[in-house]
Amino acid sequence: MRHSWDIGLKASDVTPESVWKSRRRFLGGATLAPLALAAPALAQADDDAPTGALLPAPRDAKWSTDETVNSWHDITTYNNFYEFGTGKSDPSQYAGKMSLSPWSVQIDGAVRKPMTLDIADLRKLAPLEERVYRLRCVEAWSMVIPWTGYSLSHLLSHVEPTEDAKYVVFTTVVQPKAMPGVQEGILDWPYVEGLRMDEAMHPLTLLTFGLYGHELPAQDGAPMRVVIPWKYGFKSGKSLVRIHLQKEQPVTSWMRAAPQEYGFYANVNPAVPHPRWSQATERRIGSGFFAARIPTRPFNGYEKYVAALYKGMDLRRNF
Ligand SMILES: Nc1nc2c(c(=O)[nH]1)N[C@H]1C(S)=C(S)[C@@H](COP(=O)(O)O)O[C@H]1N2
Ligand SMILES: [Mo]
Repeated sequence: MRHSWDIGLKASDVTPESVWKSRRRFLGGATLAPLALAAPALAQADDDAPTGALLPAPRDAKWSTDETVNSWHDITTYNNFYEFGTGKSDPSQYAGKMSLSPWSVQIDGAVRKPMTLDIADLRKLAPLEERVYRLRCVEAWSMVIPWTGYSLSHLLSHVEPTEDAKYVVFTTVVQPKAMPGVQEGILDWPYVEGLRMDEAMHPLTLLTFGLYGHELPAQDGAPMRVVIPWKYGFKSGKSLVRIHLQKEQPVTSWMRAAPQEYGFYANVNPAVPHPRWSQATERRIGSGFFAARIPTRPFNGYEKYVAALYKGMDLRRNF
């Protein structure tokens, strides 16, 4: 299906609310467009308005792609959040039941200043920026998403890592009553992900609080998640309650579930197929049923910024 946002709108158009409103005006005045297109575009516009509290932030051009962004509708109804079930629409259907307040995050382990911070204080720890990132799922689909947050490095520096801090472990909230997927098993809960310290400190690694200039909807990982754009989407853990620094490489949820299929690094790599499917191309969500698949790029197109982190490593073995 073609969405209103696909009509030549580029990420450079994306700033919160003001542009959203002018877009609606543009769509409202779309009588010049072919009638067949104008009608669905208008229908789309109405259920495609961002919702939730505003969280405006200036866009960071350096780290943003200018590819066409996906619609709010795509980004908030086609999700992976297995705590709520394995279907793409399960998170948007069920995540609203998750309790989001109060919310605090424990930051501890190999740090000089362990602390537990309230979500409001976390949001204020560094200036928020909008970053338009590609997200490439290991299932070979992708989206372009305008996130709001700041580099995780700000928070990590704040707690003063010790020499033992070699890895960062992210832990997701578990609320069994609100989470049908947790009741069913599926994975070992809580959902655990991790990064090597230099990956976690890379400026591209985004501590994320918002989407489209609004607070994150529950299904996208409210109230705070991490986004690592050069890695497969499963590395980007949602709804975090703990960030733990440690000496040993952690065993993540997906490594535990299927170690031959999911490695610790999970860098996007078109040259290394998943054991059950190719990673050479991807389907861009929202680009239409007949749209051609697009080639997947090494490190999801962020190669020049991150390839140096893996110098000398065999990326076939360290998949
Ligand atoms: N806690 C948790 N985080 C998660 C997941 C999950 O199932 N549980 N799925 C991951 C996967 S596979 C992807 S592709 C991205 C999807 O993020 P999005 O739904 O906001 O696009 O979230 C990641 N973070
Ligand atoms: Mo994914």
